[in-house]
Amino acid sequence: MIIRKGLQPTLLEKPGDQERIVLHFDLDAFFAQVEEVADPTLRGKPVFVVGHSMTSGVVLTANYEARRYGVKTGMPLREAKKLCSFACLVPADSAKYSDTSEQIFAHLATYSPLVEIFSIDEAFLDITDTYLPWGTPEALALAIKRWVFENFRLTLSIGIAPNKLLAKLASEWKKPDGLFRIRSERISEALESLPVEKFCGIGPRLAIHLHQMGIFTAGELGRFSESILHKRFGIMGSVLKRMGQGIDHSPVLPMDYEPEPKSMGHSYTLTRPTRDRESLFRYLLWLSEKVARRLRRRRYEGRVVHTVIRFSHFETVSKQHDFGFCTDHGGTLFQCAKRIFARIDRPREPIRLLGVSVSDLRPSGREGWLFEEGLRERRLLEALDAINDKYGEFTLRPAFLAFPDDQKIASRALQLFGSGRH
Ligand code: TTP
Ligand code: MG
Repeated sequence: MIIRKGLQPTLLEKPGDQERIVLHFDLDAFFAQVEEVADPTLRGKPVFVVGHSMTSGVVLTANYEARRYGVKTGMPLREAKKLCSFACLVPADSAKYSDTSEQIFAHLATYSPLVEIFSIDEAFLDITDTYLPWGTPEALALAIKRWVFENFRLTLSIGIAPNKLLAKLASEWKKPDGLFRIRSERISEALESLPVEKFCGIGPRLAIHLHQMGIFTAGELGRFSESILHKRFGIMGSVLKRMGQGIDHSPVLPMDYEPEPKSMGHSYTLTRPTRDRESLFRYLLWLSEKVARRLRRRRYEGRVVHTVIRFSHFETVSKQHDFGFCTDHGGTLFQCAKRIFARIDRPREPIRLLGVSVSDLRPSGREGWLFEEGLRERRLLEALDAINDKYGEFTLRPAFLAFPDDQKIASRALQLFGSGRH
């Protein structure tokens, strides 16, 4: 673990912050290299990987031999052929590429638990706490490069830096087959004359805006007035200023990280629009159950229920209701969805789509069911979920959904389910 020494205070979130060591991994001309490995006769020749039409569209990637002629990713094939008429064209084979990258990413997890997949051939690793067995971060990077070459015959470039923003820049520094480290004490020097468009996130349009303001390099961006940047770009203005200074506090997220959901929902388009209330309620209950299952699987509960109806002439109406308490219970969601349904329903108009969703989510387990009564109910739900997880969705389901053809049982079950007594 290294404590940052002699670093400009602006680069720290707060004094005493620990310096991170972030590695950015990027395979070189990925699709083209995979094709060269599959067909060694391509080696040494310029190669374009293109879409299946092979005659139109854009170049998905070109190997480094082709890049010497000025061919770039995204270039129309016609234009690329003018620059390099004798290039070999290979149709893209996405299964081959994703299979290769999955195997490589799985291996990256042996160097750190913090591996964030950034694209099909790029990943960030936070190796702050894991590089020591290799001696240095660079030695760990070389071990990765060796493993990938020995197992897949592919080369890649690695950047090492105190954060993701700089690690990504560093991996491009010595491409292909590169390894470059930006140390914290060399950040200002590295950024001073770097064109702003080299930053991940500054595309050609944003770059034009910055150029119009007289900002061409990262150094100029880092020194520019934050209030003017803020006036021009809103909240992005401050982000841009920090980029220019090489500051990025975003963490490397582990592979299984899922962002906090804002809402969860399901909708269903009926095969034929209908006015049959019983059948519509059955779908509403089914959707409520599906939403509740999803909430419980992700261990969330929600407070605001939304119901959406699309009428046969495609007008879509939705309304919401705030429970005032959080739930992940299908029956409770259904009661609420049904009440909202009644508020927007037009009995004469057939309905073609129904949707139920829940928002204002929070991690579950803080309310109601902690009491004895609720706890019993919770245990029952957990047992049902476990059975459905094992034997398939809706193996066990409310009687209303289980006997849809027996009107008597279905209606009685619907009444009971809607009332919470089931
Ligand atoms: P990149 O890593 O951007 O490019 P690259 O690996 O071909 O070349 P470099 O050496 O500069 O890293 O993208 C990885 C693969 O993703 C690339 O081989 C082809 C594919 N790709 C597309 O299909 N469309 C695109 O717009 C881009 C940028 C990439
Ligand atoms: Mg790449």
